[in-house]
Amino acid sequence: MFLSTKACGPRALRGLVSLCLQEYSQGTPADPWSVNPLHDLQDYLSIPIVKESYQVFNPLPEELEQGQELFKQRPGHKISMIKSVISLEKLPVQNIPEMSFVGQSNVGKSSLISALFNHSKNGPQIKTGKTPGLTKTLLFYKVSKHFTLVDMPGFGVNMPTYYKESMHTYLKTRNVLCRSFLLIDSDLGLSKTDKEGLRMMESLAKPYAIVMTKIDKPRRSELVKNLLDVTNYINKHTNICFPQPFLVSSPSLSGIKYLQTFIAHVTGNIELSSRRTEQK
Ligand SMILES: Nc1nc2c(ncn2[C@@H]2O[C@H](COP(=O)(O)OP(=O)(O)O)[C@@H](O)[C@H]2O)c(=O)[nH]1
Ligand SMILES: [Mg+2]
Repeated sequence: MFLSTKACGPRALRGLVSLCLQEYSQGTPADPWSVNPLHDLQDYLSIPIVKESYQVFNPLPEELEQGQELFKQRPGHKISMIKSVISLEKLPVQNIPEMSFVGQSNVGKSSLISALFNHSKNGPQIKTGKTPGLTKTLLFYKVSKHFTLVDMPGFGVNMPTYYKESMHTYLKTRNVLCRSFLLIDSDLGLSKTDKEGLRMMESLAKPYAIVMTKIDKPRRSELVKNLLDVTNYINKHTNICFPQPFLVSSPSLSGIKYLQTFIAHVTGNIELSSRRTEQK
């Protein structure tokens, strides 16, 4: 139920027992995670979640503070929704890095962007909803002159061809797009649609990373299982995907500061004091 068959050594079993006891005795604590929730889950496994040959993104505390600062609106540092685009001819013309958020409807794209801007007083109002397919347009959120986050239409099996083609064209041809995030619901686990999304991202041959959303929802054992399904899939079927998934919860903000800092770093807004990221 809990772990891949590779992870059944004594240490993994000890981890498993402590995991069961924790779930039994404590339920789900309010905010149980450290800066990078992936670290906490590693304690339960004897195999590394991210292969040891990859250096993971590992910013210092002061770099995390710098990363978070960029997402706070203040005088001279405006954060706003600049454009809602249906037709690709209407894309904003600008020369700053863009980061796109891709994933099936309801996976938590808009909630994640809202969480990233959680410190922005009078910042952008971001629509989230229970009705799948709420976002039919590409929504551009600009962070001063530094970068833009793009909330993409919900990706899915029933997605009209027009939207699918537009999304594909945007992701393939947008010169300023420096990274995409493919979101996967950590409660539901890797779905057929997620795999389709991964195939699309691989075919685009542009850098992307996985974000597992809603980590506040599943039991930790289920989360570990769903995470391992994703990392096994990445290892077997992808070449371009950043090998380290990001884990987040939008309501509790777990993992958010860490993702803010990653975005700040890959958009060229903060230098890390030493080289501590590795691209696959
Ligand atoms: N518990 C929990 N719910 C979430 C999280 N992220 C999003 N949701 C909920 O999932 C639903 C869909 O979220 P939304 O951001 O609109 O998804 P989108 O269609 O991908 O933009 C909403 O009801 C959100 O409140 C999360 O991290 N934790
Ligand atoms: Mg949305």
